[in-house]
Amino acid sequence: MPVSCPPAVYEVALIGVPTDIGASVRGASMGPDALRVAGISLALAAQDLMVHDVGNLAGPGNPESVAQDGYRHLPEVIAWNHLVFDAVLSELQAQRLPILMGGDHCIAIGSISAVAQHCANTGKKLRVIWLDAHADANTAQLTPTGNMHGMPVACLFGQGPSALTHMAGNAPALQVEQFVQIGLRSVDQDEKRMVRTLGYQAFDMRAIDEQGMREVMRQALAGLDADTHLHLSLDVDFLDPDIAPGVGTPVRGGPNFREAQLCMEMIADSGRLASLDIAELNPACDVRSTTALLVVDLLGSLFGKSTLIHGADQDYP
Ligand SMILES: [Mn+2]
Repeated sequence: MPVSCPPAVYEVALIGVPTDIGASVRGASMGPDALRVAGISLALAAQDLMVHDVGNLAGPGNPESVAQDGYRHLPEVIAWNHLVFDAVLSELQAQRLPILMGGDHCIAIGSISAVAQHCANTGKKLRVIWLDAHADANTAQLTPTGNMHGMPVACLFGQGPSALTHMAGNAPALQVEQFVQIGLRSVDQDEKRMVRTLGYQAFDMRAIDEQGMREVMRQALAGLDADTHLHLSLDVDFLDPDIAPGVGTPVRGGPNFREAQLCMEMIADSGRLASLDIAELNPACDVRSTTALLVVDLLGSLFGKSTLIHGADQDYP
């Protein structure tokens, strides 16, 4: 008997979620096709992944209506998240790594609820790394706009409409020790209090400035083991707008190209990535696909483009 077998061929499922239902600026609905045009399938196949593009989910259009009771487009947000929940859960059950191509970031509610349910079903531990310029921890009471792409984190921690907080059955979908947020640099005063109240680990840009991306990622990835399901939720506005202009809510002062690559490489080295959201890529704001191409390049690193140089399963003492 060999001591260790080579891993089975890794299968990934690309799931398009063409909606901007939760966003302030329209255009993220074109994100899935922008990623396809930028070569996401080939880039993943080049990392020896078997890629299944399952196409786009079909949900309600954007009525462009005003907020009601603190929420914009709540029925549509619920409808899209149900579609996402079912699609992600079924790919996980089929042993494929789901890559959700958003779409605005409200779709992470359905995605991460499905991942949490899958982990509960299979006895896996869960770690969620959330890369974002914003905390996305608003509630109907705190939000200045009602835009629900600013609320998924609050919903995942049980604060929000029950149709969204209870997607995985019980609420909250996440426990604080399962969640870490990195890249914050635009958080409202009330939202800051919410982040503190929720109590999860959050690394803002100052933490990255002072400690460096390597140390921040080392802490974010600490304690993962063979039983851990690692989910990455990548809001493209995590990246500095100088390198990633194609987002609806850019905030200057984000990670640069090398910091972003290191972040992806360290996640790859953990060997635990099991599901992924890509959110807020907005082709209407992009410049000649710069941002879509950058995201595809980062995905290469996320799936091990540089592991021959560095070595897989690297520990970061
Ligand atoms: Mn976000």
